[in-house]
Amino acid sequence: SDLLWLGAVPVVLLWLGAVLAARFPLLGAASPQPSSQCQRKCGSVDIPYPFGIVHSPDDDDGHCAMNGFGLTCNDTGIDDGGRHRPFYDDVEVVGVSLQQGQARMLNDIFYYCYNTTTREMDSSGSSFRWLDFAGTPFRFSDITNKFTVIGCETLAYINGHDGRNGDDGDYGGKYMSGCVAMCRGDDVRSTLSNGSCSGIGCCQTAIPGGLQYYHVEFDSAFNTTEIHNVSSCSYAVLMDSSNFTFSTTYVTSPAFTNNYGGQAPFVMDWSIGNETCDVARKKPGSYACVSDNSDCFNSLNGPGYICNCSKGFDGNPYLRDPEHGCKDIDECKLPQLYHCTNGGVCRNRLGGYDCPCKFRWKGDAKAGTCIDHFPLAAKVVVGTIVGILIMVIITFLVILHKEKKKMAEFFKKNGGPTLEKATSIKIFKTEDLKSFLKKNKLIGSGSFGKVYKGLLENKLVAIKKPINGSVRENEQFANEVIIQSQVIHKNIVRLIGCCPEVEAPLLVYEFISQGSLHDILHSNNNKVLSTWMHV
Ligand SMILES: *[C@@H]1O[C@H](CO)[C@@H](O)[C@H](O)[C@H]1NC(C)=O
Ligand SMILES: *[C@@H]1O[C@H](CO)[C@@H](O)[C@H](O)[C@H]1NC(C)=O
Ligand SMILES: *[C@@H]1O[C@H](CO)[C@@H](O)[C@H](O)[C@H]1NC(C)=O
Ligand SMILES: *[C@@H]1O[C@H](CO)[C@@H](O)[C@H](O)[C@H]1NC(C)=O
Ligand SMILES: *[C@@H]1O[C@H](CO)[C@@H](O)[C@H](O)[C@H]1NC(C)=O
Ligand SMILES: *[C@@H]1O[C@H](CO)[C@@H](O)[C@H](O)[C@H]1NC(C)=O
Ligand SMILES: *[C@@H]1O[C@H](CO)[C@@H](O)[C@H](O)[C@H]1NC(C)=O
Ligand SMILES: CC(=O)N[C@H]1CO[C@H](CO)[C@@H](O)[C@@H]1O
Repeated sequence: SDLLWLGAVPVVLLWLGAVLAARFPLLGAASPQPSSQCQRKCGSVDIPYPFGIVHSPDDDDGHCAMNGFGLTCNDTGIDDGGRHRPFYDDVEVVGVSLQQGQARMLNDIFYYCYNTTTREMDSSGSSFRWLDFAGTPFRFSDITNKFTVIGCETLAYINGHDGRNGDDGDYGGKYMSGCVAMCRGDDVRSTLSNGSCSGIGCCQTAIPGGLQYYHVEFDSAFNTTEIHNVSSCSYAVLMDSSNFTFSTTYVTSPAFTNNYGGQAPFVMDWSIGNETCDVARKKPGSYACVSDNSDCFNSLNGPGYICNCSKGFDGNPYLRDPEHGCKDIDECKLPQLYHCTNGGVCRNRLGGYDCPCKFRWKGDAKAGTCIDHFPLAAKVVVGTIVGILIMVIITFLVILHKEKKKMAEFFKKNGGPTLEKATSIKIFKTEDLKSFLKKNKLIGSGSFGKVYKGLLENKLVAIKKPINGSVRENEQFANEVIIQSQVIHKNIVRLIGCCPEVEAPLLVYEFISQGSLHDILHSNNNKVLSTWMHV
């Protein structure tokens, strides 16, 4: 038995291994996942992983935020109503989009203003005229952002680099561009128009992709000294152009900075790592798209990749299933987004939904073209036919019922109950005899009624159908019939049975093949008649 125990040890170990592997499938090999204790909201802003709240920007210990995605959640003070707002270093974050791989942040608006007191040009302090994301996973979105300059005698430069030459102090970078905004004519205001940013009082220029750093410079040769009575300030900022509409008041008043609270929104594209999806996928220890129903996309703005839930799924692709991660969307519960007209039948399935047209309807229910294939006229016709059929069936049933009732009445009237007790006579049902009461089975007729030929239980029989009313009623009839059936004589046609269910009861006799009485009486050479002589 000791040997038996020893044999069990590896089995138990194998089983333990299997259980552990099932519980922790990627134990030790997976990219770390955030703790469920992590704060996921700061003020009104959601902070989904890979972003997370950390105590200081350098505290990216991976528990709540992925490396490089730590935000601080700062109390912005009594003046702000004690609200909390998330910051990336000292840049305020107003929103994070996992699906687009973007973050929305706020950026100081740089100004260049004539000071009537000092009679000189003032500008934003030199240290506030740049924004530096070198060494982070963030890049200025070249699709959404535009370098925007406002002024009536203004030339502003933008300088930038992609972060790779940030350390050598060469802030001039590889990229440099500028924008000129002018107002010509005697009255500067006459040339301006709302909504138009095309050089007159306003100028916008696109930026190249991959930028992680930029700084702004105003050319001092273009200044508002001469026109300060009308327009004293110039502004320059890299901002989300979809959020910007030029107003003429921006050049003549502080309306621009007031409108945006001194900070314009801009969009950062972010990405994971500095490798493509194909390379990253081969390193399960660091690959970030851990949800089963997620896809990887190479960043369109610089190196790295982002993860997205597969089509028909929603959630966080950077978190592991099944508690978190990408979940199937129940499209049928969101009819506003996933159309299925009331001509269709919505059915959710993993990664999508089906919406076939209702039974016998044709078309595309998702496109709303489901129509009743069965026209109204056809419906009316079918309805009418069905209605008539039902009426016919009901009528038939009523008649059948009446017939049955009548049969029962006749049965009683014709002494059926008495006949039933007699053993010498058979009671037939109308159905048993009905098939014989036809013209081609008629073998004789007279004042008493008609006689038909029939076959019952393999015996030839003669069925007598008296004329209605010619038969005596009830008990007397029954007794006569019983007596008649008991008489057994070779010269008396034997009565086998009767059918009392009809008004004039049918009588069933043995079949005699010698012809009718008339035939017998009027033929000379007759056996039947000669036998009579001996009676
Ligand atoms: C936010 O708070 C942290 C400490 O709590 C501080 O180091 C940091 O400078 C603050 N950031 C901003 C933008 O106020
Ligand atoms: C991610 O998926 C959403 C919804 O399917 C889609 O709107 C979005 O464009 C996708 N993002 C990328 C980068 O493909
Ligand atoms: C002009 O400059 C003076 C002195 O530097 C300063 O006190 C004042 O606030 C400035 N005015 C404006 C409108 O910036
Ligand atoms: C532009 O719109 C502002 C209000 O938004 C208005 O005060 C101003 O007069 C408008 N300018 C022109 C030229 O219509
Ligand atoms: C403003 O521009 C004029 C001419 O362009 C120049 O002479 C003057 O020095 C400039 N003023 C400042 C403060 O730079
Ligand atoms: C600006 O306005 C003041 C008075 O309002 C006037 O004395 C001055 O000449 C004006 N300057 C210019 C450059 O128009
Ligand atoms: C990519 O990132 C890793 C670590 O994050 C770094 O060691 C490596 O030098 C980077 N490669 C490039 C080409 O930037
Ligand atoms: C000034 C302005 O237009 N701000 C808008 C920028 O866009 C966000 C969201 O898209 C709006 O909430 C702001 O009102």
